[in-house]
Amino acid sequence: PFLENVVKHENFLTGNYNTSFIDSTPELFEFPVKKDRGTKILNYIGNVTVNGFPGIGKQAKPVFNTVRKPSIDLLSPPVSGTKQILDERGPEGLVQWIKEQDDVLLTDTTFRDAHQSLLATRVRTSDMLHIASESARLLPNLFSFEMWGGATFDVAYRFLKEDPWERLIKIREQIPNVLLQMLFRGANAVGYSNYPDNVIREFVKTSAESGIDVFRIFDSLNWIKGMEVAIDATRQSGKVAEAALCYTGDILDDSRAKYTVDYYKAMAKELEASGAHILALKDMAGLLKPEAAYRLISELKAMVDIPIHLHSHDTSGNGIYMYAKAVEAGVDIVDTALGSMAGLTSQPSASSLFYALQNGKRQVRSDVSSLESLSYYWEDVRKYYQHFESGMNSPHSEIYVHEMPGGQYSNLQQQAKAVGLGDRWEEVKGMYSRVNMLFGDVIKVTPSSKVVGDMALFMVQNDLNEETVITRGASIDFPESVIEFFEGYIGQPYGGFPIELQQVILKERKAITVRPGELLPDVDFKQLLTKTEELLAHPSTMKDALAYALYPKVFEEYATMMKEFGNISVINTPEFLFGMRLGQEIEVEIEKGKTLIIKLVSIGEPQSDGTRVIYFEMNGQPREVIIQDMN
Ligand code: 3PY
Ligand code: ZN
Repeated sequence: PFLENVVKHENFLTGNYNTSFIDSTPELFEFPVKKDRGTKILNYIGNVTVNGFPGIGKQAKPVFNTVRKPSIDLLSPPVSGTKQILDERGPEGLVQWIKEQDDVLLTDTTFRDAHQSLLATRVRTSDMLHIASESARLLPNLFSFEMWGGATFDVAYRFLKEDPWERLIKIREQIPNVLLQMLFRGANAVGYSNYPDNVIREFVKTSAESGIDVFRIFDSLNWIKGMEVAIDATRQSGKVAEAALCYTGDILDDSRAKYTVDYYKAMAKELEASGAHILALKDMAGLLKPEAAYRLISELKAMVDIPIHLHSHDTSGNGIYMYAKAVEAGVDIVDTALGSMAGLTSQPSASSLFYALQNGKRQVRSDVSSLESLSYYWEDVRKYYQHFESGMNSPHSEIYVHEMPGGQYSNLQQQAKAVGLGDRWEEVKGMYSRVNMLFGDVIKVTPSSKVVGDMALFMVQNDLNEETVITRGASIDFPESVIEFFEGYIGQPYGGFPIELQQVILKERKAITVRPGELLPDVDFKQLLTKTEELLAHPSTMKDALAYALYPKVFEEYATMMKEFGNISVINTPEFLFGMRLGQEIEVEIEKGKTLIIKLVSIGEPQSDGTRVIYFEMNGQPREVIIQDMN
């Protein structure tokens, strides 16, 4: 646009210019907003206003209060923290520093697991960016912010139609002082199946370059072979490899003899030997009971030399008590969320833990009033996403029976609704634990938990039980995820597959026993880049290519949406999810310093072809868009 401005400028055309031409003609720097950007945004808002948002449907737009934000000085830089320790001393220096701390350190999961577990992962980047600078300044003592990975990558493209890489890069800019952490599913990266080794390596490298410091790496079956490539890639990037033991069952229950203290200790030792800088104990469903936590952490501390980072979910209501026991046993770091985004299927609350440990031997270092002031913000923002709440309003000790990961609960419930099983949710939960036993008591965490969930939905839907699955199995087409699991494509479960069931499910397909990555050919990134450029109709990057490698169909749909509606991540969440009310006026900042003022004037009657004309005013000018009414 700059050159275009120059060559069209009157002084340029008449030759009436000198060397200060550019300096003396500021109008050269006024680039017109690309004509269709505004229209695309109006199209999006018109569409949501008329048709509603997927998963919410057409609803009267709720009235939201102004969001409360801590008012602090954002001009002076945040106090330096763990990020500077890593950058100055490297991963080994950071580990040494962690070991020297007497207090318990915290990871704040509000940007990732908390909303994955409470709100079906739907929190948008814009709501994070509105509070990121304040978070950096108010919580400089955190160990890390968990803000990426897990389901957030997929959901960003699939449902929020925004680029998760942009979330990472922008949060990194605003939080320069505290480590950023992601959840990485080993050979499954941030997806649901195994990917070729070069995809895993490139994903870790690109994430590290984009701002991730700590990679929590797990395998959904605790199969260490599935974690090795990611651990190595993390070390190669100079970042922190936090390798996880996924916890299931109950080490103190003699009737659940499969996963014992010795099982976890042996695995911990192996992970330490494989190059882990930190050991994570990942209690993804919140099954670790207080006494078990004390015993397990004590024994693991005696077994390994690296720090231990405990992750849990507060579904049972026992989270704080359990963390207190883990702290007593010497755990180095625990995962918590800000109060208003904590509890239930999310992490235990940081401020509750603060008070639980106050005046004890090992305390929480963060300032409690900072925790509270950030919590107000999230209390208000959470209301935007009310339609994605799971409906669980009180502690749920039944988790010890069904063992469903916190991050899965609200998602599986949405899935159950989508296939018409919303009112048979109790049955689905019961079936979930029966399927676990049918599969031989497996570790359940993404993607193995999704396989168990898919099978549970399938069995309830088709009125199947443990016997009929076998007796009628020959004529049943099982869900694809279940077949792939029994083929060995997400790894090998501890103790092997139940043979009879495996044969029934696989029919003539053959199972593998090696690491799937050894069989999968490398991806040709050059080819993917050509594809993503074509899809996006603009130059593309390795980040796009990686997204396409993981989720080709989802990325294609995202690219189509981008072409139709442009960058809709700039729309504030109330309008993004609910559209506009008649007569309402809003501002949309499409880029820094460029704001559209949009007013919804009226909605026309439906035409014979099902379309409606939506009348807006944009920056004072009348504008209309035509929307297909899907109702
Ligand atoms: C994920 O893999 O998304 C999880 O949160 C597992 O606990
Ligand atoms: Zn979790």
